[in-house]
Amino acid sequence: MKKSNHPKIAIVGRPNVGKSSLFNRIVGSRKAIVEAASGTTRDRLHADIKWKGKTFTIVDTGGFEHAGKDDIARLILRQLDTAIEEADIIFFVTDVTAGVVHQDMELSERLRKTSKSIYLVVNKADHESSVSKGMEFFELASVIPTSSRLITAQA
Ligand SMILES: Nc1nc2c(ncn2[C@@H]2O[C@H](COP(=O)(O)OP(=O)(O)O)[C@@H](O)[C@H]2O)c(=O)[nH]1
Ligand SMILES: [Mg+2]
Repeated sequence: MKKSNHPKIAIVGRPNVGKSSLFNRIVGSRKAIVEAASGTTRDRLHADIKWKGKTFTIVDTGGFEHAGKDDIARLILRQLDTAIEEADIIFFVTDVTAGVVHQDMELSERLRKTSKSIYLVVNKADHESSVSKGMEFFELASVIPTSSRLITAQA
């Protein structure tokens, strides 16, 4: 990744939770490839964004989704290590429709070991009913409910 002095935000999470959708929504263009099937994020994408007069570099991680099944766990960990190392802020994305799954727990354990700022994003919260379902994510951390679909629809 290109070196810059801007604070870096890494979007991490297991495949298919909506990382690329969120990235696109935040960046304001369809830079990242979003597919219903997991495994379509080609590379780590990054873009500079402005928020409240400050510039941030935001990174959509997901390159590991290319890996064969056996390699996934190992590559997720490696990618996460790199993302954690390079980032100042981490958006840990999960999927409210799936609930808390094993891979989320693993990522959260790993993220707990860092002192970086971490925001738990509970995505696909398209409906009011998602709020109660999202409660189970409080076992991981405080929750930020989002819907990249809804935000997109409102734009
Ligand atoms: N219902 C719903 N679907 C979403 C939302 N965000 C993403 N998706 C869908 O989830 C699937 C995976 O999204 P993607 O951004 O490629 O996930 P990634 O693998 O984490 O990068 C796609 O079919 C998206 O359209 C959301 O907020 N609500
Ligand atoms: Mg992706």
